[in-house]
Amino acid sequence: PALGEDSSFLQALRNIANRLRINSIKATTAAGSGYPTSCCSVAEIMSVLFFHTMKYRPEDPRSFNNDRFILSKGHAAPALYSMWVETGFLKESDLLSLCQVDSSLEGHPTPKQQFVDVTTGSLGQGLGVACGMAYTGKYFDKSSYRVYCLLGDGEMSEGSVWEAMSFASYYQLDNLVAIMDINRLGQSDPAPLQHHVEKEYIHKYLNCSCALNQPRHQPTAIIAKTIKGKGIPAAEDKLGWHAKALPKDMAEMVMKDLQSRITSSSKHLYPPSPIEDSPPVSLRNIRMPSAPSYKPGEKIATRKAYGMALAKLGRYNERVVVLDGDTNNLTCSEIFKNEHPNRFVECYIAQQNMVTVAMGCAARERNLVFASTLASFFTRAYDQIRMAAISESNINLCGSHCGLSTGEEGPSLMGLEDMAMFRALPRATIFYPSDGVSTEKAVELAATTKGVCYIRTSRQDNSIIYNSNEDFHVGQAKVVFQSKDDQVTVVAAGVIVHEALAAAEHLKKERISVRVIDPFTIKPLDIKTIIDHARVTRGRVLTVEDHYYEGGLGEAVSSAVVNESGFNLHRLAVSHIPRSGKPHELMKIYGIDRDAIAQAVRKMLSSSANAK
Ligand SMILES: Cc1ncc(C[n+]2csc(CCOP(=O)(O)OP(=O)(O)O)c2C)c(N)n1
Ligand SMILES: *[C@@H]1O[C@H](CO)[C@@H](O)[C@H](O)[C@H]1NC(C)=O
Ligand SMILES: *[C@@H]1O[C@H](CO)[C@@H](O)[C@H](O)[C@H]1NC(C)=O
Ligand SMILES: *[C@@H]1O[C@H](CO)[C@@H](O)[C@H](O)[C@H]1NC(C)=O
Repeated sequence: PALGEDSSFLQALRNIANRLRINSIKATTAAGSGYPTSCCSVAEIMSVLFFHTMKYRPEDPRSFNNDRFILSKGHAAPALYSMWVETGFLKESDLLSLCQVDSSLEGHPTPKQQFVDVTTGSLGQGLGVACGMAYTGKYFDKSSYRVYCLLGDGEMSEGSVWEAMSFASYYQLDNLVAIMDINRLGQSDPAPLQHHVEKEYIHKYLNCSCALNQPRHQPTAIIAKTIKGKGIPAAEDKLGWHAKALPKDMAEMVMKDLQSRITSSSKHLYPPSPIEDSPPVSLRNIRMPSAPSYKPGEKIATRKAYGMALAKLGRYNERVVVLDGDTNNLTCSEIFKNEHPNRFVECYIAQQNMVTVAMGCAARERNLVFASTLASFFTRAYDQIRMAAISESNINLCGSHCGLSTGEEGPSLMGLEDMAMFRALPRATIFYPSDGVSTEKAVELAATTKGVCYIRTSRQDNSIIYNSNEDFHVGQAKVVFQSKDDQVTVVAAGVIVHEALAAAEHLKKERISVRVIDPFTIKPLDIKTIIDHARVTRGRVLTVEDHYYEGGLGEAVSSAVVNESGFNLHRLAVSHIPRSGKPHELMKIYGIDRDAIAQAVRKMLSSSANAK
């Protein structure tokens, strides 16, 4: 029914809103933690969304035909849990376990709950995820489901929210509804615009229609003026109540008052059923149809091999989707774009939004997503990447132009921190391929590896060193150069493998033989292979990397051999903020080229000779 025509229906919605308040207060008071006033301002919005507007199957919250709901203001989690009590999916008694160490109801929503697609709580990220879901619904699934996102007004100060708004309007995501809970207050202070948001929001950024049921081709934004703490008389519209569970006696009083507003004879509401028009999708068993076609000695940059691999994977898998942020002719994702334009999403220069859109596209296993930009620019989206890891989101990110080998552009565009960033994330996988063959294998393996995968690619051409039938696995290193009396094990990845090989050839003329290991994945690191070979070279290991010292390959190796005795580990990495120049000049200046490697090997051997 249209709202307002059926008074018993309206009363039933009001009852749900007040029960949401009661349950949110009950849960947060029991936990001694949480944000009851932030829940109270969204009570009516959520009861209307969940029992009037959204179409979904309450017994199957993750059905791909359901409308989606993202609680961007994740700290109102108890309000969300209370709604799923109303639908019957959770038991009311579950709420009393909120935030307990053995409960699946955490302080902020997580995908441990089937009705949560991505973790929220770091504010400003939900709308970008919703954009990825809405883009998928409109352009890939071509289905009826709609996407609803609830935001706080304090959260609206995040630039990432406005990145998402621009994306939604540019792509005419008319299946997306953003509801802004304008409750005037943030945490320590009022939100900057308080209740006076229309002028600013509408004229500056938005061009949306504001009624739910009129035809349009634009996303919808609903500016809902609400009262923070509504229903808790002492806290209504007051500063100083954010993030405060009510004391027990106060909670009792408030709940009693709220209970008295609930009519007993009201009808039971059921959400409308979804339209079952989404296609089934399988992302299992995705693989390349054939081996790489590169020949040893041919030259190709790993960034280009990445683009070629994506295009090839996309030829055989309809659900491979590629995102980029106005760098597709740098990351080489344009090779995919040219071949599969309908599955390429231009996210423009908004990397934070790109990462959340990727998460939205990947949600409910609808797409196999790859997103690329320069390695350096992923640093600005680290919070989003961190939240993707917490969400156990299956997204693949590719950072090109890593390290000094970026050359002339100078340090602004050199990714020299990216390995540290991704290594710090639990369960992330880092591929750092060294040629075209291993890059194609990295793309194929990333496609089937769960969680956040990162592929680190480089700008300039390098020789193919692997045979096309070489088998690659996550966590399996390759020994690319060895002889029976090797004296030092050199561990190097990416472009530096080629420097290490050149150093090895050079040292051979001096009758010094070294072994070269290409780890292929930096995380997980094949420490067994490294240790086994290092033992053969009497514990002498040299790591070399096109990355800062902190958090890169050298630290990964040194922390892995911490318990080994008799190891002599040396590290070469970038220790200064670099400058512009030709890649080979920079690698020489900062001490990670073939000469530096040869010199370090000689030094290791002479100091161990002296020690004898
Ligand atoms: C990125 C980020 N910064 C800060 C916080 C801490 N924090 C949690 S809630 C909140 C205030 C949110 O205000 P608003 O979005 O208006 O939501 P309300 O609680 O008023 O509904 C803050 C600052 C956070 N969770 N995420
Ligand atoms: C807003 O929408 C109107 C009507 O569709 C259109 O004429 C106008 O150009 C739009 N403005 C912006 C800033 O997009
Ligand atoms: C990328 O595109 C720009 C503009 O078309 C062009 O000038 C530039 O040479 C291209 N870069 C590469 C690496 O192809
Ligand atoms: C080192 O030894 C400790 C104690 O046995 C063990 O807990 C730890 O996992 C080991 N670390 C590595 C990297 O092998």
